[in-house]
Amino acid sequence: MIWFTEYQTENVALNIRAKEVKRIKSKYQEIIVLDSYEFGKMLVLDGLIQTTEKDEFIYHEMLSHPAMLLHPEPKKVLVIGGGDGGTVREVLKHPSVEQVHLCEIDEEVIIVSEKYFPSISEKLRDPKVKIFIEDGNAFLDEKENYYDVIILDSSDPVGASEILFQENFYKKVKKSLKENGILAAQTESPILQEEHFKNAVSNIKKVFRNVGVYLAFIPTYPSGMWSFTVASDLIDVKNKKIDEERINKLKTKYFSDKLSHCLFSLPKFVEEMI
Ligand code: SPD
Repeated sequence: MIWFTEYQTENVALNIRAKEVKRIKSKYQEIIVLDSYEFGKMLVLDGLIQTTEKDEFIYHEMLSHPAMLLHPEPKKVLVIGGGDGGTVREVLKHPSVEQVHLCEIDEEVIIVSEKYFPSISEKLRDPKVKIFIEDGNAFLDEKENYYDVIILDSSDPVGASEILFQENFYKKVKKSLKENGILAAQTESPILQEEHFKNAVSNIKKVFRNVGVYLAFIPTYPSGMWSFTVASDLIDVKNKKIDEERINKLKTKYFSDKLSHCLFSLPKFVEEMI
């Protein structure tokens, strides 16, 4: 019997029973592909669960669609991280999109995802998609006033990803966005990663005029309660009404027009943190 344990904090761990485990060592990290009983295939980077066949749609839809729909007509989109391709797949559901750049530092994540997670990575070779195997922070140095939406599909703020949660990085994101551009970022769990969550949101608030935080329930992420943040200088993200017709044309399983009405209504204790 194989049990995989994710150590989420010093005091909390999640156990998942698996049929098979494959370990791949890349230049940057240990990549594990688990075939689990409950969640289907799972992608784990340096011991931390990134995505599972059963619940990936929640994370990828909620990271992508609010920002994409808050923008009047997103054409050029950048995804930083997200080598599994789930975010790219969701972004391409928006008919206005002409170009998606995916900047992933670890090519092996893309190779593994295309081999073991075809339903997640299925759109990575779409003609609108261009893949850059580069460090996201350095990649943005070359870009100015270019993207309509930038999506930070990063792993947790430890090691190489730490920089992607800092004020200076968000300043580069802002420089690379057009004037009415929108940032979307995964910003960790308010319950089990309170400091990471508060730091990310407070750094984003130092850089962008309009910031909105929302939550989704993701069973395989620490505590299940996961946060996302959207931000823009020109677009009043929290008060702009999302066009229901655009939502209803998307094929989604989690995000919906009803959900969009109360997207930014946070539980009181989370509101108080930010
Ligand atoms: N603790 C897990 C956080 C992972 C966030 N990124 C997931 C990438 C999936 N595309």
